[in-house]
Amino acid sequence: MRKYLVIILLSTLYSCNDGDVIVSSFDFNETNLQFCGGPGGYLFFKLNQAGTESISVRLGINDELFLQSDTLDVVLNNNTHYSNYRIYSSAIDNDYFCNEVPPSTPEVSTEYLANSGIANLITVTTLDDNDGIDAQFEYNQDSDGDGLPDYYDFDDDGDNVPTRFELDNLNLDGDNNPLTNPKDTDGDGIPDYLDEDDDNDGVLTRYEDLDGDLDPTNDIDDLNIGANYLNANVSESFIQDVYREHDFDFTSDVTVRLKNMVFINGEEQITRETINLGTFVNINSGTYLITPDFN
Ligand SMILES: [Ca+2]
Ligand SMILES: [Ca+2]
Ligand SMILES: [Ca+2]
Ligand SMILES: [Ca+2]
Repeated sequence: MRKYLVIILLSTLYSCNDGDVIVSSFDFNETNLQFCGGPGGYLFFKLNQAGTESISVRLGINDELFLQSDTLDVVLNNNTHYSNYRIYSSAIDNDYFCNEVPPSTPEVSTEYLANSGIANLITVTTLDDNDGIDAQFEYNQDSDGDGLPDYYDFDDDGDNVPTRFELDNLNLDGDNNPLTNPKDTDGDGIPDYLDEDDDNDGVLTRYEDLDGDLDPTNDIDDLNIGANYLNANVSESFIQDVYREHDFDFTSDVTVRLKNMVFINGEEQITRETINLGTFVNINSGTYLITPDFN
């Protein structure tokens, strides 16, 4: 196959356009994957180092992608999902592809269209609850059993008091790290963020919610001591077997490969088993809202 390719490339090595000599390389290893678009048209592209060649793939997918870790193979049909390899009369920049109306110059001097192939997208999504505890310390556990692992559960003990309010958030130990010496109001050895009865008065923190708004922090009988869930002298119980709404952030990176590619330009053909286009970091990010079911 390599021999065949060399012959093809030689045939495109010199072509004339307004007197310019166009040199093609089909080498996209040294540059970064670029992206623009969104639902309806996801466009990935790469320029060669000189900016005189591009390889691009456009996927006419209407769904929002890159919301969660996933692998997607899209069969290129040269219609809604297509890929091409282009050689330009002079260098283009990354803006060239993201314009609503493609610029008329530089001109495309040669274009190969993929008449078959697969775009393989591997999405890796990171979730974080921003609860003050480094995610690496929260993996592989679901302390409250609500179905959300601790690393993206912003209320790890399910007491409806977010974890970030149950650490050393007053910085009592002076080290500016809320995780070290986390609050343990009742001194039972279980830090508040994992203790569902923080004052050890026999009433679950979740139940010390007088007004039933799923926020025990604003139910305060004695201002000198604080909220009832931290006051062992107040033990009124209001059954609340409901979780409050949780939020967590997601950030996705995608790695794009083209597989089994056959690019055609008239009689000429370029075939490649795999073209690694690279990784586009933070292609999608946002916040999920979810209210876990109470079991
Ligand atoms: Ca959980
Ligand atoms: Ca957590
Ligand atoms: Ca707690
Ligand atoms: Ca109490």
